Amino acid sequence: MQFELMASMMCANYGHLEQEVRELEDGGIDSFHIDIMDGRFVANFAMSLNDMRYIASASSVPLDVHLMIEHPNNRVGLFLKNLRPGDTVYIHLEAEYHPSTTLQAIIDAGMIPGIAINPGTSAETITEMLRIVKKVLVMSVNPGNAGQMFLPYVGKKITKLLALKKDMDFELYWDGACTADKIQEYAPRGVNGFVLGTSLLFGKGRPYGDILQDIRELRF
Ligand code: S6P
Ligand code: MG
Repeated sequence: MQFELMASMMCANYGHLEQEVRELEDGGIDSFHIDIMDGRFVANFAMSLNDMRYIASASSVPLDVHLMIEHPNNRVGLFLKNLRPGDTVYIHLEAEYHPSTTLQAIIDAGMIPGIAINPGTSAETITEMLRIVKKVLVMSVNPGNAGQMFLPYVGKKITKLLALKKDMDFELYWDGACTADKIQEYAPRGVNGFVLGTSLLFGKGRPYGDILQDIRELRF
C-alpha cells in the first residue's frame, strides 16, 4: 500500500536540527512538514522563515509548507522565493477572502497548491476549490499546537472527501494527532499521506528510520 509520511518539524529537536534532518532523510521520510504560524490566525508561533530556509538548504527532500497565517496572499511571496519547484504550499481557506488568487500565485511559482481546512470547515465549503488544488490537508485537531487530542467528528468529513476524490484530481492528507490506528484505518481507504508529530514519530527514543519502516509495513 502506498502512502506518504511527512515529519512535522515543529516537533523536532532544535538543539541539533541538522542531525534531525539527516536522520529523517536517511530514514526515508517523504517530506518535511513546516508549520508556519503568525500568532493571529492561530494563537501560537511555530517555525520561522529561517527554519524553513535552513531545512530547504540542508536536504533535497520536498517541503510541505503549512501556512497558518491570516491573508496569506500578503506574505506568500516570502515563502515562494525560498522554496524549490515541486514543494507544496498549503493555505487555510478560512484565512483568505479570495483563496484562488493566492493559489494561482503558488502555481505560477512552480509549487504544488494545497488547501488546509480546520476541523469545523465542511467538505461542502471547499468543493469549488477542489477543482484548483492538488492537495487537501485535513486538520484533525484545531491548528496551533502539537500534542493535541484527535477530534472524532473529522472522520465523517474525511469519508466525504474520499468519495469526492474518486471523481476529482486531488490528494488527501491528514494533519494532527496521527496515531497508528488512524494510518491502519485510513491508508487503505485512500488517504494519501500523514503528518507525523509527537503521537507517532518524535520523542519516542527510537531511531526515526525504525519507526518509519514499522509504519510503512503497518507493523504496530
Ligand atoms: C498543528 C500543526 C501540525 C502539528 C502536528 C503534530 O497546528 O499543523 O502539523 O504539528 O500534527 O502532530 P501531533 O502528533 O503532535 O499531533
Ligand atoms: Mg501542520
